[in-house]
Amino acid sequence: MIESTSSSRVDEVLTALEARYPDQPDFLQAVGEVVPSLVPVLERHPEFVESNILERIVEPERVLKFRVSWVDDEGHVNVNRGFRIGFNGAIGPYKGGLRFHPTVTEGVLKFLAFEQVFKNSLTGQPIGGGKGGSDFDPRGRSDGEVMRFCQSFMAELYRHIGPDTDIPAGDIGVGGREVGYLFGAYRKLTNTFTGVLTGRGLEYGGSLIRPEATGYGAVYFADEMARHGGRSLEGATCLVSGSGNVAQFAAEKLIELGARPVTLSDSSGWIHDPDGIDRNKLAWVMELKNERRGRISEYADEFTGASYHATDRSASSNPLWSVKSDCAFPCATQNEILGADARNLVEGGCWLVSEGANMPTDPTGQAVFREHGVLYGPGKAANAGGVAVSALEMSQASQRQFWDRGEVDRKLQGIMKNIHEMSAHAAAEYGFGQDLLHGSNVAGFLKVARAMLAQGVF
Ligand code: NDP
Ligand code: 2IT
Repeated sequence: MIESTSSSRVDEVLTALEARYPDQPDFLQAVGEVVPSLVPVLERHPEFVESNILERIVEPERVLKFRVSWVDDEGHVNVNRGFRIGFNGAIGPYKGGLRFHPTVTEGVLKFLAFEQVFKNSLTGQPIGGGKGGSDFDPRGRSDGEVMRFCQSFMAELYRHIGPDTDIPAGDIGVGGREVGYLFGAYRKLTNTFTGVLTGRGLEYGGSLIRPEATGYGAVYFADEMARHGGRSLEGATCLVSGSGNVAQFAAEKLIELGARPVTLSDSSGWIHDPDGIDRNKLAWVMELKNERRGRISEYADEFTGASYHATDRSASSNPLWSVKSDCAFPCATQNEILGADARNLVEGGCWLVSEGANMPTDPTGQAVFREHGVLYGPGKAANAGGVAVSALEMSQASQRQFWDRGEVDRKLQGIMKNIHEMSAHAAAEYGFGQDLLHGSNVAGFLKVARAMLAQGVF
């Protein structure tokens, strides 16, 4: 009886959201992935139901939208849309990245900010969930254009953020270069030098291991899943998608642990190197992507034995996921593994998936992994290493301290292990067996819900 009440409550919340935000499918997908996990939680905690925690947690606390005008190298005035969403600040100041990509909309950022709430809670650090960005496309833009865009973006954003209010960082299209320009603008506009952005350069308050943290963390999480499943990453053939920040450092850590990454991709296509991407080849990729800002297709021209395949965006599956493998690390973007891709992974022998990207597997793909017993680390758990080290960067900045590489890396490993343990424990405790998707949803939710309850109705 109580169970059916909780489950109908969850259905009501989802139906109302669908009616309110029909034009935000990614956001609805992200909420739809979380709320079914909460049915047994609401059963056990009627106090959450009484104070409408579920109805409140799916609405952002604030959504800021602004115009970003900037002048390109030809002297033309361009206009983009800028956003910053503070989704939930119950356990700490809003924390989350900025995405610069032409596909950015309010709905995409709401999905990312919603995920961030649960992810940040899982890290055990005192950080709430936020996200922001713009539909600006940095690809093909000069450093000067990117700088002018960042300065204009910050000319509005600086009013709304701060080291105790909201601390942005990088995401797709926002790396060290962009964080540098954004930080410089904030410093000039506010006449302060504070830890208002993370992912800063080491010369101006950044933390060692922050660039590596998301990719390394996704591999540490995979290692943890493998060990608990009685398996090992050593010698494993691994599919990695993307070739940006997360993909590069996931590949680096895989090589270090004796695994063999054999693929990388970008939005145009993917490469397959059956001999394995070794340290030297990866160093070449880092120079290609981070310095020359080239395309991954060049890999196949450089290394014999490797092949390049253009991506057909209209196809219902991506052949990258058909390559025979042991493990998969989707590190590019949302919904890159659909049902057919998941089936191809399983058929190709894949027994573990650890998500470096946010929401890369759609619900049909997740169901395939569940059905076939694939060890599955959902993004909000597996990629939490990046924001966790961002929180460590905030701690160091506020204490005017600088920890060495080993110390930050050890803390990162400890945090990833802890997230795995908490998620596994919550799954077992709330009747979800060993399912880490449900477990991470529950564990992330509980801390935020308790904090919201304690702070009264806002
Ligand atoms: P980067 O901008 O460094 O790299 C993104 C990579 O993904 C590029 O190779 C890019 O190719 C590819 N990509 C982007 N959009 C698409 C698309 N629509 N289809 C196919 N490929 C695409 O970003 P990050 O590596 O930082 O981010 C990758 C993922 O990891 C994202 O989902 C992000 O939200 C998530 N993440 C990032 C964290 C971080 O600390 N940076 C932390 C946690 C999660 P191209 O060059 O062609 O655009
Ligand atoms: O999705 C993410 O967790 C990030 N892009 C990193 C956020 C952060 O504040 O470091």
